[in-house]
Amino acid sequence: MQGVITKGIGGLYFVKVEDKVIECKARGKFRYTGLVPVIGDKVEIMLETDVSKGVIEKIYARDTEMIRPAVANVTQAFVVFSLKKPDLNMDLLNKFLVLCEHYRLKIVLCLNKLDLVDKVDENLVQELRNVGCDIVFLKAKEGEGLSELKAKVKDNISVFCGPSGVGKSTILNSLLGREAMKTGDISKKSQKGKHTTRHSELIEYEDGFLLDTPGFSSLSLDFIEKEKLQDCFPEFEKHGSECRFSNCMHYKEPNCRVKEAVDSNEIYADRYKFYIKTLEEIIARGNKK
Ligand SMILES: Nc1nc2c(ncn2[C@@H]2O[C@H](COP(=O)(O)OP(=O)(O)OP(=O)(O)O)[C@@H](O)[C@H]2O)c(=O)[nH]1
Ligand SMILES: [Mg+2]
Ligand SMILES: [Zn+2]
Repeated sequence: MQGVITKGIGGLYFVKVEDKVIECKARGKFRYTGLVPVIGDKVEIMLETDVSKGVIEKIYARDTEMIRPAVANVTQAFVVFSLKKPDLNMDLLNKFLVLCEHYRLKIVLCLNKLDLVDKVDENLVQELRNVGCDIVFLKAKEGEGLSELKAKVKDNISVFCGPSGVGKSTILNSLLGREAMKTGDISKKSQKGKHTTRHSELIEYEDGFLLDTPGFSSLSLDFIEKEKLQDCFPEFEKHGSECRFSNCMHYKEPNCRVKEAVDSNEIYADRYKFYIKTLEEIIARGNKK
């Protein structure tokens, strides 16, 4: 029988097969191959005599594989940031966008807590649209923007990611119409979230799956290969193919079309600065080895 792992707790895996959830152990052989089943894995299971229990026999090849949290076959990222409380942190937002591009996910940028600002910075929205971002504005507590998100769920495994306290679990609960995940206030003193969500689990919804994740406030991108980093900046693509050197990293090379596009404001200078900062971090890490 084929199913999808929706949850894993201490060596037990919950596998959704049609409309049933079956509690499974993994075959011992996986331990020797170093292949550990993760949420999102498509698996082949065999039932035991007690048919509510089974054993995972096979893990199908993964289309994508995320590490934090460990989850396979994600197709879409709902990157959630709040406009206030906590304030929008562009550096961190760019990191999340690059990370999701690296995993080749469809990205929907969810800007939440619209109720806390008088108006949205139009320059910022332009910059994000220039990157090619699909943007949804939300007031999760009041239910605004939810139908737009709902329409994007079908046939996807969508992961909610972003910093702590921005409202990921609130959005998920509002979509589901029930308190599937606990939510928590942000700290008055630091204006940061309190890391309320601690575990991840696939939840079936509208012919797709949703996955809440714990928020994190820092993110390192230095595992990305320096030559591949530029592929995570979609707005570079059409210019990059016209650089003088075909392997141009848009760094110190002459006749670089990407740098020219920055000078003529076709590419936002902030994004290019972020690219260079990240590239230099990756190069520095390489030198340490
Ligand atoms: N004003 C306002 N507050 C919101 C909105 N959405 C969520 N909140 C509040 O923001 C706080 C944090 O919400 P959570 O949903 O727990 O945030 P989270 O992103 O899941 O945080 P972690 O689980 O820690 O990563 C809670 O107090 C929510 O009630 C909104 O649209 N407007
Ligand atoms: Mg949460
Ligand atoms: Zn170049």
